[in-house]
Amino acid sequence: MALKLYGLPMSSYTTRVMTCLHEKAVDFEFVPVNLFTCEHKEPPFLAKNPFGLIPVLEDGDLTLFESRAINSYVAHKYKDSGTDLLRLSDIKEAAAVGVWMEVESQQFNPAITPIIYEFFVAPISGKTPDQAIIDASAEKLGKVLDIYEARLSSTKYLAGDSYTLADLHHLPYTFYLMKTPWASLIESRPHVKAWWEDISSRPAFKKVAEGMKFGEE
Ligand code: GS8
Repeated sequence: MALKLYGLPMSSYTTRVMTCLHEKAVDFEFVPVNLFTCEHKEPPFLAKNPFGLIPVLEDGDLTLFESRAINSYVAHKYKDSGTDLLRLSDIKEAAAVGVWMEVESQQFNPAITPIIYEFFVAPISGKTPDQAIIDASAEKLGKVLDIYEARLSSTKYLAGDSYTLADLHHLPYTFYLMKTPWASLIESRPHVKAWWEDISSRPAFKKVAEGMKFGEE
């Protein structure tokens, strides 16, 4: 039975999982969830994710939520097909994948999320973007990216010389950042810029990026 992914093609967290499934060449059924009618807050969806958030992945009788955890499951289950996203054959490299996945979740994501929210989501919700929040987040993100710049001057990808889940997890939010004036945070750092151009041009992500349009879902 094919995997079922519940989500939306413009949602960053959904596209993170779609990109991983494409890298692994895994077939899946996509089930759109209507956030505008709050389908995700109704009992049938809450039975899949009690937090009422997309995405959710179903694999037979297994139901998972949290995009990063879903991707770890997919990468382990299909470790022998498609791109090797975990580097399990080298314990040190695999550990570095774990480190940089945590960095994305604990450092990068908290800094970038408010910029994306204020720039894209606030106006759709009828709110005025809060420039003070954007400025503080841009400063925080710049400091995180200084560390990435240093790291990527000695390795091609975050965990070493191979593209892994650690890089993949950065794609959706960075894709949206590049459509804002704060793209300069990436463009002004040569190693980060080269890394971004490399990872965002992978076919698995390009396929997903076509559906990443705010306000058109
Ligand atoms: C976040 C899921 C989330 O916020 C993950 O899966 O990684 N840590 C979780 N999903 C958002 C859509 S993301 O673009 C969501 O479901 N929002 C609906 C809401 O807040 O009601």
